[in-house]
Amino acid sequence: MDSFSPFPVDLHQQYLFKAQNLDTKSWEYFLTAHKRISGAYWTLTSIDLLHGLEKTDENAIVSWILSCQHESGGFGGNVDQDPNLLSTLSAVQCLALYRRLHELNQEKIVSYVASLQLSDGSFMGDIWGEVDSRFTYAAILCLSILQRLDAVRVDKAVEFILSCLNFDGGFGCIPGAESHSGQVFCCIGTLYLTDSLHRIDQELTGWWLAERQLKNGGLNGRPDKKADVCYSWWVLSSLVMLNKLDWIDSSKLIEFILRSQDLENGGIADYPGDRSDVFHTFFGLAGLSLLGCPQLKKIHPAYALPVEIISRE
Ligand code: GRG
Ligand code: ZN
Repeated sequence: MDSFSPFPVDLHQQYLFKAQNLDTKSWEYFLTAHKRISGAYWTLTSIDLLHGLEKTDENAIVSWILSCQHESGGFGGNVDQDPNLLSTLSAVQCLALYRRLHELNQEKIVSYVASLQLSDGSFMGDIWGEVDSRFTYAAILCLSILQRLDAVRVDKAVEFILSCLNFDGGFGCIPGAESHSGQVFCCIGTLYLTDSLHRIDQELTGWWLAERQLKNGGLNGRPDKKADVCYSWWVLSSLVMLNKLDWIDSSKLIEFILRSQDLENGGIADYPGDRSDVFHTFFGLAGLSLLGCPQLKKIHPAYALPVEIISRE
């Protein structure tokens, strides 16, 4: 039996609530201002996995998010920030968490997302034109949540993702780019959401993912790199989507994540002994959730939201 206890649910909640109220005069607050909506998504999802969402200031958060939407339909990372696809996805995910999707101007979001698809099926991250498999995942997930995949060329999006597949079974950010677990997650996620996983050699990709586990139990992002708790999300969720969770040693990974917790101040770091941050707290909690931690809500590997939100119908 894998052991998760004692698991300090209250301590991690306290850490996240403190992080959410970041000192507005701090340097850190200033540096992350353009990504505030994504920060809200990582923090609120973590709090929800810990069964604490009802303690958040729901109305204030929702009206702030709604105020970040632009005329184009896209959301900026904060009020007065330019719109982009990743912030738009985070805004939609936050509203989904609160079960308030109906308050969004959905038609405008859908047309914003569709406007970023290029003729080869890829997506730009914003009007400035950068293309990356991350943006395909963000577009496809956003439209899946809104149940509007009909608004884009899904067949072409899938062809673009397949063109990012490498000989080793991994995926890169664009065709020919090195395989990296973050990108594998985005590509497997897109194929999962579009019922296209049968288009790849799932055994080969499964092997590439399983080889990410190191002796210390943690997972790395690509060969010859250090283990990091964030790959307990990027790699593990991909394995779950491929139905190959048993291809790694779960008990050793659980131990690695638990050793990366700060048992005094809460939160989870990128590796044991380092300082906690909100992102690695999310990745650690999400990984533990996929591994069956009973104190946490179950997270969906492709939607990156609690499963109870996805199966709402
Ligand atoms: C809703 C879950 C969700 C995601 C939204 C932002 C996004 C879409 C996807 C990002 C996918 C990605 C590329 C993740 C990897 C991020 C990461 C840890 C990059 C680090 O790269 P290096 O080279 O680290 O600094 P390594 O570990 O390879 O040395
Ligand atoms: Zn990391």
